[in-house]
Amino acid sequence: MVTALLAVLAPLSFAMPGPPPTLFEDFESGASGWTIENAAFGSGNGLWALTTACSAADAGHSQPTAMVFADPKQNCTCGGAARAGSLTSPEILLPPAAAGFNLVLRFRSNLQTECDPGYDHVRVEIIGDDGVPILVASNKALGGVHLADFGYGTSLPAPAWTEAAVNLDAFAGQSVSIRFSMETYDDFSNDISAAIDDVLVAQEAVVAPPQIAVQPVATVADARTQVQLSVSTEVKDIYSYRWSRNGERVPNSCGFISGADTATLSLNNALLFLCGEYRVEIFGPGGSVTSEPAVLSLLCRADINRDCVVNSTDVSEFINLWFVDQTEGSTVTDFNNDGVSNSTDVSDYINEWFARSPWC
Ligand SMILES: [Ca+2]
Ligand SMILES: [Ca+2]
Ligand SMILES: [Ca+2]
Ligand SMILES: [Ca+2]
Repeated sequence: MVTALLAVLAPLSFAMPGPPPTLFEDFESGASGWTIENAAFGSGNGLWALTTACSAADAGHSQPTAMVFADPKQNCTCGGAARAGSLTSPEILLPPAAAGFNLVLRFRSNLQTECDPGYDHVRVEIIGDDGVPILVASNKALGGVHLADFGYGTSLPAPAWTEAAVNLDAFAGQSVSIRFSMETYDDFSNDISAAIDDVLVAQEAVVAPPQIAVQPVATVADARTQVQLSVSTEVKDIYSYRWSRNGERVPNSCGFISGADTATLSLNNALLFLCGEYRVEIFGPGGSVTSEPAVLSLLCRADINRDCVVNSTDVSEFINLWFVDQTEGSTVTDFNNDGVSNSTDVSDYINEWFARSPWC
């Protein structure tokens, strides 16, 4: 078994110069001490199960077995029902904080959930001494380390097992369990699955938080085009990325927004409401770092006052400017670029306004 354990650990490249792990589970010998609650959240029809089918059959984790939330008998989907369930580790006593070490949770996941950010949530929570679950990782925009999710939608890479690393220093010295949960909320678009494997909690020699080499840059672009914001780091471990706009986390959204959990955020049809101040937070086992802000300005001819919405204020602004043009012979409101400002520009502007209101 020791040989098997080492064989499993080696390809996963979990560096462990510190003491032996507090928890390691590859699910190859069952799930001793783990609790599956497929009645969690009251649905009574969760799907967590040990299996060698579905995404467990894909490379990139300790094979052949993984915990998968999907029904192998329904083509590895969640079928047409609202479903919820959780998977909880045995209680483990975390070592106290020790100089020179970080306490790190690592696991592998393969998430292929609905692209709508409001549904199909995967949460990873730590339940500590006080019994209150603390969210430490999630898909979508719920909080904690942002888990890669290969749900359907355009511009997404092919589904894959990926590793996540979560700093657990805040829980040092506590008796904790780790809860993975999946919730679909509804019976719609449930052609989805979630899988977990290779759960490891260990003290690891301290590594520095991620360091940003190139900050995201202020960008001016036309509305309704593709806009990308990027950050670059000197990658020294598993990092996860979390983009925010004006302080609100940006979720991936059905190909309209993608890469919100990567170094490059893509706004694939940048409507006006997406302008604002962007930052990216990068998480690693040694901590996190937040980028400098980058302001995204989106240009739209109907948005006269450049406040990122096309509304009646723009009409009155245009009319005010138009009257000034008529009085002074200026051409600020020469909307059709024919060299004069006249009534044609007003009708052209109004037509454009109706076509573009409110988000261009
Ligand atoms: Ca496994
Ligand atoms: Ca769904
Ligand atoms: Ca406006
Ligand atoms: Ca004109």
